[in-house]
Amino acid sequence: MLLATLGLGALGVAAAPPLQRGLEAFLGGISGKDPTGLTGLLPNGGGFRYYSVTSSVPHKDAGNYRLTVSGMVDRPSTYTLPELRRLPQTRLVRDVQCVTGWRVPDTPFEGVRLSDLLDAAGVHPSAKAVRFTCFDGAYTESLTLEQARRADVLVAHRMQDKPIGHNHGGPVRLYVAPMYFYKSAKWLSGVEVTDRVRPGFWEERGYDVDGWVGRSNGRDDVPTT
Ligand SMILES: Nc1nc2c(c(=O)[nH]1)N[C@H]1C(S)=C(S)[C@@H](COP(=O)(O)O)O[C@H]1N2
Ligand SMILES: [Mo]
Repeated sequence: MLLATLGLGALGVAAAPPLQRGLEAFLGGISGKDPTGLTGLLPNGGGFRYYSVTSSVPHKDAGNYRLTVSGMVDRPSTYTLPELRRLPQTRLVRDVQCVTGWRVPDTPFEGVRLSDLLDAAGVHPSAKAVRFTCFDGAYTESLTLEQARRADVLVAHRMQDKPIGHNHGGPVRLYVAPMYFYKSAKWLSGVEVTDRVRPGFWEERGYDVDGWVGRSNGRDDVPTT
């Protein structure tokens, strides 16, 4: 039984797409030495792992957090955390699925629908996509406008029924429920409406822009959404 399990595990690694193995090796190497704190693959309670592509990230709170909505919109705008909290809220409970294989079942996220912020800003008819920037100064993400307008894409300020802590990307992170967790940009600071998809940080390094759970990145996880 043990041998069979080990055998299957080895097979799983052998069958993983080369890109994924490369990235895991890359991340594993960093977690081993952690020269920059680039990514600490430390179990972070409840099965989460802490990911950051930068060595340090400024702390923001209700006093100094700002989210800007800009680009191809009629009304560029800036939201504080209290302003986001006053808008209609949506709570979703789904499995979190990282593309490297770990999963955290039934995780509640709560926040404002991205579509509400886009509607409030007035998206230009010729716009096609949204680019996300983060106050870590490095991470970026992207969605098509059609994806961004889904009801299960949130600008989240609560996770596991608590305010999102700094390590999980608080006070505000993107939450793209139907896609692998790399789409859920932490420390969200900018929503820019654009004329085309600009691949994000990991997407420039090979991950799929359309990061659907179970249908991308060479994986066949069973989606729960
Ligand atoms: N700003 C930022 N957002 C990010 C990342 C990151 O390194 N920086 N990593 C992504 C990846 S690959 C994953 S799996 C999740 C991890 O979220 P967690 O640290 O809350 O577990 O955040 C995503 N969003
Ligand atoms: Mo990830």
